[in-house]
Amino acid sequence: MKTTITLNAIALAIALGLTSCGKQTGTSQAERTANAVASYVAPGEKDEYYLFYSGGHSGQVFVAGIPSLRHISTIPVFAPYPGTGYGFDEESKKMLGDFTWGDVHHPALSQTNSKYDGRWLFVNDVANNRIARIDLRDFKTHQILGPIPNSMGNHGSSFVTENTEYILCATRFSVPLPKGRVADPKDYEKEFNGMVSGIKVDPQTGEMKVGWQILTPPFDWDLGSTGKGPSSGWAFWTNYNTAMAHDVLEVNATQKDRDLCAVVNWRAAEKAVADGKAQIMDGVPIIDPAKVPRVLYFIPIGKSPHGMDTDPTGKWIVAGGKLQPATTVLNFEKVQAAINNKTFEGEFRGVPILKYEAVVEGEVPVGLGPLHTQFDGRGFAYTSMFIDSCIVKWKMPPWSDEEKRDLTKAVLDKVQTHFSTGHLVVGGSDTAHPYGKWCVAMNKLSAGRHINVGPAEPESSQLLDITGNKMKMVAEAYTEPEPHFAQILKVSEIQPNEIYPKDENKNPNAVWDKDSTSVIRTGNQVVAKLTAIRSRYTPDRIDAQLGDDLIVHVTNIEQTRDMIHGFGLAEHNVNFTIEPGETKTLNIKLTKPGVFPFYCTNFCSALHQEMQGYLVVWKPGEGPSGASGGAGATGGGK
Ligand code: RUQ
Ligand code: CUA
Repeated sequence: MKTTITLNAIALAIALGLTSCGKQTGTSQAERTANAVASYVAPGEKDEYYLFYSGGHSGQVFVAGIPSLRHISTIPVFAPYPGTGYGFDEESKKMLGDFTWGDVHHPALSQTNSKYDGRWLFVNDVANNRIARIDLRDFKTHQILGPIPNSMGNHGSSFVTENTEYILCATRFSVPLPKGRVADPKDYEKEFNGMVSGIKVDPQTGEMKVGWQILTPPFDWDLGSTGKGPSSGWAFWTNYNTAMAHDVLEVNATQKDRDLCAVVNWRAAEKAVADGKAQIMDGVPIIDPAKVPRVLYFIPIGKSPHGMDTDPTGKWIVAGGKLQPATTVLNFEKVQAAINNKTFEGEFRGVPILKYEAVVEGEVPVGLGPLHTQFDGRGFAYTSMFIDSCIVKWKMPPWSDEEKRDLTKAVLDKVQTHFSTGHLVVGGSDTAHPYGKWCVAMNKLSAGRHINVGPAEPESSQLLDITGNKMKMVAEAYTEPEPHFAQILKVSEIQPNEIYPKDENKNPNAVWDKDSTSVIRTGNQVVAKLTAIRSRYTPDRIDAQLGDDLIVHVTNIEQTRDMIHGFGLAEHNVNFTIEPGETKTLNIKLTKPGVFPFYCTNFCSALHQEMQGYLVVWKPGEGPSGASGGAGATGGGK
């Protein structure tokens, strides 16, 4: 049955002339020159926008510039990164916990009044059910929350509300809850559940904590978005498994022509918890929507939907049906009316299903495999087409009567992408104030459009100028695995720190001058406090005993931008960098005797090579009295 419907869809698309995307731009010499100029950032000049794109299963976030598409830096989040020593020093090791990878999908910039406020970037980890917060003052990960209780497969996140009150998340996978309970997947419908989570964000510090959760049927929640304007206080998710299949999902989850999307009133959820209507599971207040009305509704959406994007006015919500050649446009005013008038077409486990015809504004025949939609704030939408490999530009409602009769008239332009575009991003599309200048298509395949690097090809990103009536592809770049979604932020909207100011360093183990440095052995523990400056460590000798617990705190006492020092310890699997004004800590057990050099790993000066010292690990009964005895191990600093 699935095959029939898909084929019908394809036949319809062909009949509508939708399968061939527009010709690639840049074919004439004049066009090539114009495109090159549009994306060229001359040596010494700077990009106008940041592109923060997710690194997928690399666990990282990449930062590029727009329009150059040049990769500028990598922000390690869920995976160790020797380049900065993330995951090697004690603080970041603690943040990573027991995990050394994550699956980053959807970055979300913090917002105030539905506008990017340039404070934080949140990213989700699908695999280990976590959310991380990157601070845009230093482009570093400062918090990792999770694994989130009662939640498995944190894919439908991270979606930020208009004032960053919450990051909203929905589960891709369902499991028996609370986690740790075991049930047979054959009893999936009865024993398994999904969850929508409200992660509360502290407005001052950005600190996240799990606020509440809404129990859902074991649907596989997919992409979502938050409301604004008329849909303020609401959030929306698609789902691709209303059938509640637990095996061979490719077949068993794609039988229905429509799946049930979620419409969540998160303010009502917050109030229900405050009113004591939740029950605690694994420490989190859980709302059962069958018992607490007006928190959750369902809307049928065709077919195997994926993206679910709210437009800048908050009135229109666009869903992409992977297996139908159209996007579905919901009208939030009609959604409200259907809720108030109880225009339901049934219910599922006590949750009302809004009548499809009552809430839909139209189905726009964009082509095959529509996934995600972005908006430019001028009344146009851009949808990524996975199967057709293109970006389609179309006109948002309100539509004329003529357009309503034939919505192919709302489809305005197509540009071929290379190939199989997943997400696309238009800066600010998820806010009330899109930039509407550039669109980046993030493609899953690049099919040899680059020099041959073996069997695994990189992903590609392509830059489209969307300012004119017709879109223009002006540049492309290749990227590490694997960009999913991205966010674009105007460079002029933030002012990241250039150093860590000395007076803001509250680390109790920081030392700023030679006289405060020390190496002290107490029992079986050696604590060393070092300074690093061009081009020496003080002290540059640490004595300890085999079996000791060694703690080294290194403070980079420079206050000059980019004067970074490293601390690599030979044959101990430790390296990190220390930025100007920063203190970092390593803690290792000394399990082998010998003399081990430590050295600066980050090129810092003409005498960088000379920036080195020795860790001497004496065997029992050997060494200077300090090392073998008790008080006052030797240190070369004083
Ligand atoms: S999903 S290609 Cu992980 Cu965002 Cu749509
Ligand atoms: Cu310090 Cu190189």
